[in-house]
Amino acid sequence: MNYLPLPPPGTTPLRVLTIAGSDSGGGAGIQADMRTIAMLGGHACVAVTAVTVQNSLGVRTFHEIPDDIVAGQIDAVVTDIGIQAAKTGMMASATIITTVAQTWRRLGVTVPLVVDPVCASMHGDPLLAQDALDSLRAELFPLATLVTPNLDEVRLLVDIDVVDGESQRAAAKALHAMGPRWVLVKGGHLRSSDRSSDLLYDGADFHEFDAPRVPTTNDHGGGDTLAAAVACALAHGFSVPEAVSFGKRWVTECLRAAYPLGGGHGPVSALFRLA
Ligand code: PXL
Repeated sequence: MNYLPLPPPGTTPLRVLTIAGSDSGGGAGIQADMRTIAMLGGHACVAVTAVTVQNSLGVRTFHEIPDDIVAGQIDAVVTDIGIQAAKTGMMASATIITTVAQTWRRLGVTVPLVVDPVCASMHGDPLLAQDALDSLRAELFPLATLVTPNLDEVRLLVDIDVVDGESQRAAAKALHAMGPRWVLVKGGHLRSSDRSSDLLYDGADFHEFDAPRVPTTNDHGGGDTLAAAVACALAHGFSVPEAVSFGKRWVTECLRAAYPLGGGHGPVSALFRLA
């Protein structure tokens, strides 16, 4: 596949900010985002929202970063280094979401923002307080260029069970009404067992993105990796449909390169690009 152009050595790469949680197991969250951003030739800046205590078997607990430190990280990066795109992942709490939204508006940032509405780990461990869903919908979605929920997140956010194309379109419309410019309803293995079909919507047109489903249980960090790759493509000036098409192909390659780790689910891997 064609990757994004790499910066010549010694020149400043495009900067992509990830506002997300740390995964001590190194599979998902900030660690996954940074691998993808680096492998796509970007410079990853980071605003840590929470530190999770986890391994391949699950999330044992997490510690939230204080609001002023979350806001301070974003301010420090934006006012000096400058960014061409950003993404959010695990936000942990309503106050962190409010802080990030306020900081984004206060700084007048206008670059593309990909909001991956992370609610739980693949094991079902909560990564977002239940009372934070309202803040996610009301405060972060209106700032988003694109939101990228999976089917579990769709159920929590708009109470729609996506079981077919019609319900996937209904979910996209309900999510779009909450204010993001674009919505990507990730279908997982919805339509059939061997395809993964995602639906993109901008309030007018539907675009469908189809990829072979990669048969692996090592898919930790897959959603983070997709959103990070889309943010990198947007930083390069791709349109949203082009960026999603690119991100989908990138995460499919990362799924093919996923490896076992520990006794549970291993991570998708952007390291294939080193081969
Ligand atoms: O993949 C979602 C995710 C995002 N961020 C952090 C996580 C996880 C899943 O476990 O731990 C920090």
